Amino acid sequence: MTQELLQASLQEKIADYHQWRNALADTIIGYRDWLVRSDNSNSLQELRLTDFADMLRKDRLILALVAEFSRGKTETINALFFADHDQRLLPSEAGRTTMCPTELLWEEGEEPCIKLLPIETRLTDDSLTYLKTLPKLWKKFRLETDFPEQMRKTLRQLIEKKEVSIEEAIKLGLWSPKDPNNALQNRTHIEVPVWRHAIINYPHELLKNGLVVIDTPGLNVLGTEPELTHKVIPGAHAVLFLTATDTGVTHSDMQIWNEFIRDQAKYK
Ligand SMILES: Nc1nc2c(ncn2[C@@H]2O[C@H](COP(=O)(O)OP(=O)(O)OP(=O)(O)O)[C@@H](O)[C@H]2O)c(=O)[nH]1
Ligand SMILES: [Mg+2]
Repeated sequence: MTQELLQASLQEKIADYHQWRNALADTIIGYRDWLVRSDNSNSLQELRLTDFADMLRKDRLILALVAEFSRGKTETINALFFADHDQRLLPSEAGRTTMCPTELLWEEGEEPCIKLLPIETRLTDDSLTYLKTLPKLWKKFRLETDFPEQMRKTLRQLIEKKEVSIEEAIKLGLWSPKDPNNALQNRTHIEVPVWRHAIINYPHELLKNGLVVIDTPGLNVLGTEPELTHKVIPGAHAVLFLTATDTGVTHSDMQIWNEFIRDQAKYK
């Protein structure tokens, strides 16, 4: 199947699902109004039905891409959402690229933008769900959707790294002496991501119809965000697990499958 056909079919199915949800919400509201008219309703029941219809309209279909680094997660998203721009809008390179979990969605009433949560928010115990309710903490950059080159530059912030002292990295929960991947070799500083989480608000048809796509970084960063493991991945309606043809299924691929998908994801 060509990429265009695949995209068209996905677009059609997501749009159908969106319409089905809205039609069901309309039916529920119709039923609520009928109950009110026929004097068979009470205010608690009315409230429940209104909430249920609201929930259906706002419901999103969440797809998470989970895999070791360099397996093509970001490239898949680039192909699905940004192929029209003839360039890789999300940074995708050989080696470790994506540094923080990235949600791609469309929020009606907000401008196209990228919102970035500083890594320092890890110094508190606040959950990501709570931090999402505090817009002041997020750095927001407008996305110029008519200027792909400008968008590409803005989106490169997703891979920003910085050097911090080992003490600081320990405080951020990004370095543990027990981790065999963390051999220091006499270094006093290590590289950490500048951002902890990113939300991209982008007006693509699939996203407008309620699809949310979550791009995740490879094993090292995945393991540092318990909320990703225990909430985001289990909460996804579908998890896409990628492996590479050149490496085959590696030990770290299996580790991700066992720890983050097999035991966590409901739908894979
Ligand atoms: N030949 C080939 N190269 C691919 C394919 N998918 C991805 N690549 C290349 O592999 C490299 C890594 O791809 P990414 O999409 O950045 O991988 P990722 O899984 O997002 O990796 P991280 O962000 O580091 O977790 C890039 O240079 C891609 O162009 C593929 O299907 N075939
Ligand atoms: Mg990536």
